[in-house]
Amino acid sequence: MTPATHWIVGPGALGRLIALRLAGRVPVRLVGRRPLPDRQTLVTPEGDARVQAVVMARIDALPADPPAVVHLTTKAHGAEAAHAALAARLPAGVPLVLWQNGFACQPRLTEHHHGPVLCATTTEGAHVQDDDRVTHAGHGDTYIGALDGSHADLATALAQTLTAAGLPAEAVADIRVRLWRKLAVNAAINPLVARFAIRNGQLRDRPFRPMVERLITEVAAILAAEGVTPPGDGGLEGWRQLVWQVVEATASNRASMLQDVMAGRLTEHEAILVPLLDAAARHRLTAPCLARHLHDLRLRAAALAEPPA
Ligand code: KPL
Repeated sequence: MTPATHWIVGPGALGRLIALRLAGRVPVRLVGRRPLPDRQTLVTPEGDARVQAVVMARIDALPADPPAVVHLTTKAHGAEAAHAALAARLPAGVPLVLWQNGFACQPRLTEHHHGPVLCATTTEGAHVQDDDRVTHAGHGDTYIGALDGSHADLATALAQTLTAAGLPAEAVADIRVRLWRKLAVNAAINPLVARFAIRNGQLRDRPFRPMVERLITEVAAILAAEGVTPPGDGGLEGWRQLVWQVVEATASNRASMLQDVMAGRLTEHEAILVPLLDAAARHRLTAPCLARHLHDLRLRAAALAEPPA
């Protein structure tokens, strides 16, 4: 294994997509809590099934060779624990790329990691089919950059590596705005589809449409107060356009939060809703719909954590 290895920590759908796309071009090690088959199949959006050898490592049995870069691809709520498990094994200066949704672990890990930290946001669609099979369901866009706009050369080099591997990526100076935009979309769509167990496109219909509109209004007011530049035409209309475009483009999808609920997993409600509600509190705004969703999702999370009677 050469020192230029990319470690991909978190072998869910996104982590395996990145690992399988990068493998063969750069040395890759896929790091997780349990062993996975070292031959993995990637089904491409065009329907080809490509078998790829991937070097696996358990997070509690990492190799001595330091990586060139660590991509953290866990769910948002697992990122800080995964980083803590790795940190002692990483020499200072190893770059970290955070691929999480929301805006929770990004500022905290940017402060705590001993090296450059980049954040990435992507609309690539992937889902796990089996322990040895992942489907790249649809192409998307990936943006990468540091929260303060620094490390531009590193972001450019990583974007080039990802693009060459079939994941088109762009280095950007405004990743903070892009993370908030994705969070805004996730906040307007995910709690509702998870609660009502519907596909994204059903949000266009009654009774859901007005519920989405109320969420967008709350999110737009908070992000205006927070100084996050709205997309498109700007203001509330810009946020409405963005959310409804995504609903349209992903109409037949089950959003990640609904998939988590269906699989009995913890959802990413803390990373998506808490940053918004914290910002609302800072600006003395109320956001009753967002607050109600957070309350309900926390009740569900508490019930998941309880041992069965
Ligand atoms: O990112 C998403 C998700 O499933 O989490 C979309 C499709 C945009 C819905 O919010």
